[in-house]
Amino acid sequence: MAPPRHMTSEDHFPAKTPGKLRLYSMQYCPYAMRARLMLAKKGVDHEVININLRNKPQWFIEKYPVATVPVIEHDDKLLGGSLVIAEYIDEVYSKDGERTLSVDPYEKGTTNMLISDKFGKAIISVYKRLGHKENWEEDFFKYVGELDKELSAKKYFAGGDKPTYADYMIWPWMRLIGPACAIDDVLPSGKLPNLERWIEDMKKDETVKACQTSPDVLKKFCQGYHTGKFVHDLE
Ligand SMILES: N[C@@H](CCC(=O)N[C@@H](CS)C(=O)NCC(=O)O)C(=O)O
Repeated sequence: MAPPRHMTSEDHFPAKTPGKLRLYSMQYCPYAMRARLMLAKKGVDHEVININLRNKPQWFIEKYPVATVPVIEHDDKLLGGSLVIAEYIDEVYSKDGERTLSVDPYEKGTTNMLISDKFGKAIISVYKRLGHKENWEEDFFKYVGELDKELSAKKYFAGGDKPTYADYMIWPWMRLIGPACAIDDVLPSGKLPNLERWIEDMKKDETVKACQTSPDVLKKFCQGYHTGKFVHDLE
């Protein structure tokens, strides 16, 4: 099914469906994908309002003056920022007690450190690569290489035999450097073997499958991104 059209400054505020969590998103935004993955993982009934980030509706700016996506509205509660939202969804909707992010303070700390610090550096180098910036290779292999090392003795980022919070928080960028990447269609072969294996495993995960975008569409988006003219409604 095609994603909802991205709303612009021309669109009126869409009435909320009572009782339903609302996600303000942009279909190809990796930060918003973090929220979509967590909502899918926890099976949360929700509605998506896509926002055109080049021509934002005034009502969205007034609602969340930072004016980035993702944002959620849960009854009268509003939260913005992908990690804040992801953790909130995990806390509120893990009724089965099976948390995606460990509740152990140290495990939670090491996971958040990985996502914010180590992966934070890698994100910058991924954008450099996608944007075809000069000398992207050096930073890319240095910082994404650190993630590859992280997976040398583990199947998933927080250990264990199935994806957890760290994997879902990192995936939205890693799917961009795989086959959808607008540069050369493949990960630089053989240089990041653990990450390549992890990407293949992640693609088989039901939550990841529920949120995936076809490689052709993602490729079109990436091409638009590096020419500075990305299109919002591609599907
Ligand atoms: N720190 C924020 C970053 C979100 C973000 O930068 N989203 C981008 C889209 S991928 C955005 O909304 N950009 C619009 C803008 O900066 O005006 C988060 O984790 O949610």
